[in-house]
Amino acid sequence: MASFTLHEDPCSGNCYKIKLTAALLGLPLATRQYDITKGETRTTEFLSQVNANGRIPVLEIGDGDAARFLPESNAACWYLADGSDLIPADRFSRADMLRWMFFEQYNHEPNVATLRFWLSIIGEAGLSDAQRGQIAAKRAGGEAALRLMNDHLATHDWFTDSGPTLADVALYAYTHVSEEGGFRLGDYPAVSAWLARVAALPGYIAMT
Ligand SMILES: N[C@@H](CCC(=O)N[C@@H](CS)C(=O)NCC(=O)O)C(=O)O
Repeated sequence: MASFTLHEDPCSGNCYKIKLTAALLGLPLATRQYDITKGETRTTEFLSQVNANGRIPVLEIGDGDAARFLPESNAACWYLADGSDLIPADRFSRADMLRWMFFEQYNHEPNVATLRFWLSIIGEAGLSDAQRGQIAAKRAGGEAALRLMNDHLATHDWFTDSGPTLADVALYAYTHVSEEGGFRLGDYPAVSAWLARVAALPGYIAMT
């Protein structure tokens, strides 16, 4: 089996998704750390050798001259989980899983994760006027995403009909730390119950 190295910043939920996927599957995963608040993913070396998009996570598959680099958290989760129970065998469920993963990237992460980053990691005093001006819209967008998840989870244990999948991993990563962005999980009881179900999965690791 190829070796896997995750280029990551441990504060990133996008990176945690990949670590959680590997842990649930029992796959060994080495890590190499960067500090995104210091621009360490924007160096000439990183841009030319790891990810021209200047962002982590990046999954490095193999090593030396044969190494290949896969950016984008959900693509990396897919690579690791391909052929496992974390990706449904049923065609509709597989597409439904992707539906929730696209929702995570478009409706959830840009609001829920960004507010956590701004308020808890950078800190409000360090925000630009433009960022401060976007807080209310991001709050409303994040609440809408959490409401939609809560409505779904009120009648389902998992996001697809096939048990726990990558959709649950992807949405768990930033939801379980959403209070760091000022969201109130107590307002979303079905989400809170689902978070506990994910945390009880065999192999689960916390996001330290
Ligand atoms: N859609 C990408 C988002 C990647 C992303 O935004 N990474 C952030 C950390 S979570 C980053 O590297 N920020 C540093 C920067 O933009 O300089 C994914 O899911 O992997």
